[in-house]
Amino acid sequence: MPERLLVIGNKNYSSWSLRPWLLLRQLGLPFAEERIALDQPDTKSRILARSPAGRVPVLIEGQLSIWESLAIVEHVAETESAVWPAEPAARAMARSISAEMHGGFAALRNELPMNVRATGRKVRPGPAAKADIARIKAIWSAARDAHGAGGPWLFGTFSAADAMFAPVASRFRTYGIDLPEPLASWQTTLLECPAMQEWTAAARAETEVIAHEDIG
Ligand SMILES: N[C@@H](CCC(=O)N[C@@H](CS)C(=O)NCC(=O)O)C(=O)O
Repeated sequence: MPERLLVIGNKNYSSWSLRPWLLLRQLGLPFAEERIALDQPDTKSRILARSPAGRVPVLIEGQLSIWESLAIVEHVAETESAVWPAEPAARAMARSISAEMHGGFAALRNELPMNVRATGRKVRPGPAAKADIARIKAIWSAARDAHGAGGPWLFGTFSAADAMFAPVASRFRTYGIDLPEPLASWQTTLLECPAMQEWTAAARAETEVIAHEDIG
């Protein structure tokens, strides 16, 4: 067993998998990955062999198995100080917005599922998804305005908050949801960083097609 193994779903669809994957890559932490294609006859049994929760992502380190994307982030933060911003107020806000992402925005996630290959797709968000989009823009603006002076990421330097919102940045590009500055520049920084380019290229190379995309 490799020292750190991240079990993920399809890169095209699995927004939850992207979050810890991007965090580990951006921090330069070595890990092996195991991809389990979602929505296949053996998907459930393969995931259950790795995690009793039956969902990906799962991080495996020796005897430890950590599931739930935010728990994985916090586990990595135990040994890596760069996971969260250094300044306490920024760190508190980064944790809060990451938890808000982890627990919320169901309408956005259902109506605008992550599909890296679906560039240019049009949707008409309903009222709940529109409210999610407005709240997310407000969150990003508040982070950039209060703590973004030191660099192009939400809190200046890259943190787990960028990773937690990466799938949303991807969705906004897929579905053509415009962002004002400085959020448009943040979105470009994020989506065009080498790690995201690597993820996107792998997603485009995948061949599985899942009809009910809100799986991820
Ligand atoms: N709250 C979980 C969500 C995980 C989740 O929904 N994973 C999906 C893929 S993105 C999954 O494992 N689906 C497989 C299934 O339901 O069979 C997290 O943050 O990790």
